[in-house]
Amino acid sequence: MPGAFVSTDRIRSLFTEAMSQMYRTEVPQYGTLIELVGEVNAEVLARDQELSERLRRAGELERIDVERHGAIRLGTAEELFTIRRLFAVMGMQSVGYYDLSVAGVPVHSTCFRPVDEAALNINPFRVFTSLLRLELIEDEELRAEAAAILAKRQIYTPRAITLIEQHEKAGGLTEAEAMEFVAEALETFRWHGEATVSAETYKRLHDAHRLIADVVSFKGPHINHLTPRTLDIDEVQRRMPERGITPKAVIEGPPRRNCDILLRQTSFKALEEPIAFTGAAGTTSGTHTARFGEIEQRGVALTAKGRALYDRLLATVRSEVQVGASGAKAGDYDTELTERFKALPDSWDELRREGLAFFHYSASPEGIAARGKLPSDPEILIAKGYLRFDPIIYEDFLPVSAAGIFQSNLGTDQQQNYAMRSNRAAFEEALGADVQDELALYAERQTASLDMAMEKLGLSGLKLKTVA
Ligand code: OOG
Ligand code: NI
Repeated sequence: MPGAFVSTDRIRSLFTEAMSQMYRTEVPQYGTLIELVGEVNAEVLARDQELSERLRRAGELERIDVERHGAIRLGTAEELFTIRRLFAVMGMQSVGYYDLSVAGVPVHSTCFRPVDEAALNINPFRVFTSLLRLELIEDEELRAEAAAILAKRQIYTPRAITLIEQHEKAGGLTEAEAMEFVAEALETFRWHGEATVSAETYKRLHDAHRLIADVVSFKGPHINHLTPRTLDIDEVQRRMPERGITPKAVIEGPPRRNCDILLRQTSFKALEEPIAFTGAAGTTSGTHTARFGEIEQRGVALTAKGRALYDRLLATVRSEVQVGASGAKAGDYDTELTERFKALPDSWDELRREGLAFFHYSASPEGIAARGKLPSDPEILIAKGYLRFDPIIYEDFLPVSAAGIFQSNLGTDQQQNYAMRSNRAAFEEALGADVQDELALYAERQTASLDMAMEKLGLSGLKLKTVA
């Protein structure tokens, strides 16, 4: 009886809450960061009426407090295949393919997240999910050893697997099953202070790449950060030291602007945590760094045209100013970034008219009242306030930023260039599905909103030049 099933949105919300609780006890600085972000967000909403009104119209106001993204790194194709099925229970699908090997990190990744607007507004929980590319390890013996270690582990509890199968078979889970599923699924993301390998094996894996040691040496893919969304990242970054947290030198992504675009992120360094390694003569103790803290600020999703401009501008800044591991030249970088990005229009209307960003269209109450007497030129409808447009928030990640986050936590010196490049086909084969195209998803939402708005205005079928 389908009526007895709980929604995937509810399961996702329960899971996010459980994950947040777990991470708060595991990493105390996470709790501090959540408090700081909550404080700054409340101040921003109190002082910026326009922003709070816009968020309210977009249905985003309620989600801000629960909005989080996490990240995990998986070791095998089977693990990725099953994580897709696990996330499906919570209404999350694979969107986007990110090749991090170009940045010297031997993984490729996707984002699991909800895709429709209603689900996003209830809880947009996302997980940046990476798959280790063992084929990028040069040393054949070490590669075989790592594969053998990974083949022995089972990162899902038997009960979690049974409940995933139950969801697939029956088409949903009951409330009791959902509660159980959340507790069982959480086990996969838990931190383990005991390694599955000896200190000596860990060291060899670590010497090949720190990330390889992180993925291969443990029982499961511990969640390595859980990021809240802030409405003013510069302010949170400024206040972090007051709470005893040291952020990385520069904020990744675009500069501060009037109209936020894409995603800005900053993180604090990974913790050095005690680890017990296995060994013939009992356990030996050592340390491992994996878990860190991060915050982010989200802005409008860019179209292919807008994104190409963003990528080009960012690339020029990065080639001109290289920020050192210790943060040298961070000031120059910020100045250059602000300067260069003047080439990207900073008003919602210009971004819209030039087809650089995606917007959600709606009929205003005045427009609906004037139905039947409205002009049929969409630009006039907009100018007169009959047709409204609000930014569609970017729900995904940025590979250059992600590489910066990975590197700041791996120690910035570890830059390797891998000869073998992008392999989306192999990723999708392991996943057991195609990754969805994020641009197509934003475009669909934009078109659907415009169609609906025009229908409400009694102008069905009327198009805008910049909306396909
Ligand atoms: C993932 C890093 C990427 C982001 O926000 O871009 C990421 C990882 O370190 O596993 O989370
Ligand atoms: Ni992140």
